Amino acid sequence: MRSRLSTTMHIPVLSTLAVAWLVGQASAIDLTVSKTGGNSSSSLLYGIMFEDINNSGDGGIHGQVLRNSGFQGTSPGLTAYAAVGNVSIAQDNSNPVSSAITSSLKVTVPSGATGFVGFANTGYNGVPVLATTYKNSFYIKGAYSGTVNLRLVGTSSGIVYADHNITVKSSADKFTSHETSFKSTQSTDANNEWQLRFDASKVVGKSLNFGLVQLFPPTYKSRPNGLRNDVASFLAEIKPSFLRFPGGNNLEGASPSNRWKWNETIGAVVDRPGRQGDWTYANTDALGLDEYLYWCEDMEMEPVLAVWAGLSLGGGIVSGSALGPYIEDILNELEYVLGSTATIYGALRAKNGRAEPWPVKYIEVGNEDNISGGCSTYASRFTAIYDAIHAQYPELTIIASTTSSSCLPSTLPAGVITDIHHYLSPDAFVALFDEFDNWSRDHPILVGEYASTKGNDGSTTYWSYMQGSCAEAVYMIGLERNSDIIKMASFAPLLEHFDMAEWSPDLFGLDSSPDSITGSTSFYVQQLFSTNRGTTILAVTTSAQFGPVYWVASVSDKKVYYVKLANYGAAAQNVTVSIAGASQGTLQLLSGGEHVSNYPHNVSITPVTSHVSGKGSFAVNLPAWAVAVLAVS
Ligand SMILES: *[C@@H]1O[C@H](CO)[C@@H](O)[C@H](O)[C@H]1NC(C)=O
Ligand SMILES: *[C@@H]1O[C@H](CO)[C@@H](O)[C@H](O)[C@H]1NC(C)=O
Ligand SMILES: *[C@@H]1O[C@H](CO)[C@@H](O)[C@H](O)[C@H]1NC(C)=O
Ligand SMILES: *[C@@H]1O[C@H](CO)[C@@H](O)[C@H](O)[C@H]1NC(C)=O
Ligand SMILES: *[C@@H]1O[C@H](CO)[C@@H](O)[C@H](O)[C@H]1NC(C)=O
Ligand SMILES: *[C@@H]1O[C@H](CO)[C@@H](O)[C@H](O)[C@H]1NC(C)=O
Ligand SMILES: *[C@@H]1O[C@H](CO)[C@@H](O)[C@H](O)[C@H]1NC(C)=O
Ligand SMILES: *[C@@H]1O[C@H](CO)[C@@H](O)[C@H](O)[C@H]1NC(C)=O
Ligand SMILES: CC(=O)N[C@H]1CO[C@H](CO)[C@@H](O)[C@@H]1O
Repeated sequence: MRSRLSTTMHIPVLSTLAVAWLVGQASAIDLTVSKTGGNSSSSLLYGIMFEDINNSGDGGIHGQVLRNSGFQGTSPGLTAYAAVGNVSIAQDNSNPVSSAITSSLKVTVPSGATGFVGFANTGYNGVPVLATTYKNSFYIKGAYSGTVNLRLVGTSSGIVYADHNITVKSSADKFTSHETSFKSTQSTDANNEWQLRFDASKVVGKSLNFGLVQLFPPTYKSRPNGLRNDVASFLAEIKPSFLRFPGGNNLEGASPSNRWKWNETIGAVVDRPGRQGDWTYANTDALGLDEYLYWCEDMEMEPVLAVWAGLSLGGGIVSGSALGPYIEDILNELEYVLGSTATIYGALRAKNGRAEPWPVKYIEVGNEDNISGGCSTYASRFTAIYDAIHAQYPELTIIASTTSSSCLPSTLPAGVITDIHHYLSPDAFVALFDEFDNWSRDHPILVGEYASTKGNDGSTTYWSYMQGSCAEAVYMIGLERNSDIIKMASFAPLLEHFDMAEWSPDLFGLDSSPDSITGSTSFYVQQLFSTNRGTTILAVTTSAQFGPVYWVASVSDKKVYYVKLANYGAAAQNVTVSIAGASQGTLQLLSGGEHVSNYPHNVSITPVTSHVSGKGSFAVNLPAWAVAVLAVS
């Protein structure tokens, strides 16, 4: 995605008028679902797109909850750190933890100090303190032999939620790492910190250095350095089919040297330097290439791996022969992902804990190369990268990062998927309902990013609301009707840390308070569509016109019929759906006021499921601004 201000869109006026006119018409809509024929539907249709934006990775889905652990990025300072007791703390780059983690935290104890002193880390606007077991690790340098006390404490309240001692014997010459785990009780809010304290009397007039502090609540599928279990489990409810990663703009870098470098996101976290991401903050890259692929494996998603293709956001475009080394780097990356352990990079992958190659089949070449000055060189950059990959891995499916034909080679190789992105108002999405009806069938499509990001009046949307989510559903019905060419579609962005976001709306979010994980109204649209998928899209006969009600029908291999409906209008609508022979099933309904949103700790719009029965015919009463799925057999 591009920054909001640079986005210019044509919003057809026609659709607003058409919808307004149709809203006044309240006649029953009869839909008859054909039981024969139809086009097969893409099995990958609904997936997710992820990049580190809005602290969606660090501070979001990644399990590590302390911030600034490695003093990464351009200006880490003492962000998130505080002294505990009468000590002074400082970033110390003369005591690097490793060649990648180039600073540590120096804690100096004045003479005369007594008791337990140390430092705190306040996480990403607080540390999530849950009733669970945490894993905790840190590096220490400096002579110390005695108790290290680890706590989770309310920053203002002083309430101690976890209190755990370990015995440490550390050295003055080198960093040693220590790992432990402890149980915590739950805080009621986000205003918490993690503390590390030690016996001041043993360090008076001296200092100790600490590095790479890490704190993990339980991780998804118990992976080491994994995703937060609560966050990933919430997301898994969507049952996404693919993961497009690692960007997005965050792939691109402000300059070529600052791009996302796959080889600096692998191996032990202490060997990952991190980088200044493209969304104003430092990325630790603890969520790295292998972690993305474990995420895919654990959530049963097809990986869609984007590779850097010469475009960076600061205007540095690398093309022609200068692109050569970067193409080499892509091939190295693919060898790391796909190569046998007999290859150099395949062996490195095995050394990093994964002997078996990753099952990657889709590679996207760049991101949004029709903008940011990329268009004029993309055809040649794409071709060079395509040729290099295809020669070695002919079985891979390659994705071009744009559908704009003026930026693509005049003849795109067969099988290449093209990627289109839309950030639009509700009416503009509805106007694109038939976007793909007339589209050439020559190349499949990935709708790699889309979301309703502004109101029909042009106002910025912070929290998705029912009208926009309903418009997305209308667009998705259009995608599903065209899923002979629409192979994959993903809403974006996926996730935000609510109080640390630079882009909204996001599909779901959280802050550091318990039970803050919140699905937007659009989250539930994605869930409804993704968890109710047919394998064949069926024709529907009716005398009704599309708008304000939209529909698509499908059938699964198990002969469950799905009819997805959206009512993009302020009046209720009655729909009768006829499916010969079907007698019962469920109706899942999501609806709410036009401008109503879900908020943290205040979720009012979620799908409601009811049982339905009928003799080949089902009456569906659609409230205003509704999205529904009838699933019957
Ligand atoms: C903290 O230590 C400094 C330096 O030794 C001393 O001057 C000061 O009084 C101490 N403050 C407290 C609150 O103990
Ligand atoms: C940790 O050790 C300190 C110092 O010995 C002691 O005062 C404290 O009670 C211990 N805390 C726990 C939870 O064992
Ligand atoms: C990663 O690869 C790039 C070349 O693309 C190289 O410049 C860099 O030094 C490598 N980083 C590490 C840690 O090996
Ligand atoms: C780039 O492609 C997007 C769709 O992915 C489109 O909305 C936008 O208008 C295009 N921009 C240019 C300058 O071609
Ligand atoms: C697609 O074709 C139909 C029928 O010719 C036309 O009404 C419609 O406007 C076209 N849609 C787009 C997005 O071009
Ligand atoms: C199947 O695809 C063709 C070609 O795009 C289209 O004309 C037809 O309407 C589709 N049928 C269904 C049931 O979606
Ligand atoms: C929809 O049907 C219900 C009966 O099921 C009826 O009460 C209502 O008036 C109808 N609404 C519209 C908009 O036709
Ligand atoms: C919860 O959200 C609803 C609908 O968005 C709103 O009307 C209500 O005021 C909110 N309640 C609180 C306690 O914020
Ligand atoms: C607009 C906004 O809130 N941006 C914030 C995004 O997050 C970083 C830190 O992660 C903040 O520095 C930005 O201010």
